[in-house]
Amino acid sequence: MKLYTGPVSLFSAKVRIVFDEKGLVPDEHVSVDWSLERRYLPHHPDIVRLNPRCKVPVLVDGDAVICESTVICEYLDELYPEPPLLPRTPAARARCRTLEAFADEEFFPAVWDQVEEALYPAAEGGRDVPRLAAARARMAEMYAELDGELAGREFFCDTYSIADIANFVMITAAATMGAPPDPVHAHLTAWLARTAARPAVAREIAAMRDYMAKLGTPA
Ligand SMILES: N[C@@H](CCC(=O)N[C@@H](CS)C(=O)NCC(=O)O)C(=O)O
Repeated sequence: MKLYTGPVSLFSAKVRIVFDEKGLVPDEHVSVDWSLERRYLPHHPDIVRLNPRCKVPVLVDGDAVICESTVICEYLDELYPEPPLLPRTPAARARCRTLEAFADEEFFPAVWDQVEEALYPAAEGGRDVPRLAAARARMAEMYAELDGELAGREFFCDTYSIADIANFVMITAAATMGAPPDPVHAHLTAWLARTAARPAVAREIAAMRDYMAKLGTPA
């Protein structure tokens, strides 16, 4: 398998954690270029060829070219079922997928607003302060919702799953950029510590922090 990821890409982080949790190492791992100034441009030529969206992560397995982090994670879970990262029953799988989609489609846009307004160099007109404030207000609401989902649970589903991985990478990015969950959300706070203690998660977070530290930016 050949895996393409971005060094600080949150969707790539999801996939790298899944590889690690399953004890898998890609035969080849390409970390595409990224910088604060140029972002992913110019795109890696293989990514241009393999993914019409020009985005990472991309997994190549023989003739199969798999784009989209969610699809890559499910592909890996089907090929290498142990340890399972999706629950077994249809209802539990539905809950897992819904919570993963929440991370990717609801939480990520607020993180992205924060990335553009607090991490990347300011656009020509300067920082859009209301955009950043609105993103953080949305995050506060989403933290309350996630805290409710975790009430009486160790993880989002019956056992640790892709729903935990997806939400963890988004929340950690938000926290790193100045918007951590309020400790009043005790279920969420305890879950964050529990998930951060997993070796595969800890290794990924350490690698991203090291990378950002070398760039001289907060991580
Ligand atoms: N829905 C996609 C999103 C992937 C994505 O947005 N990748 C970003 C990095 S986090 C990217 O490659 N961006 C390149 C660009 O926009 O130029 C997934 O889950 O894989």
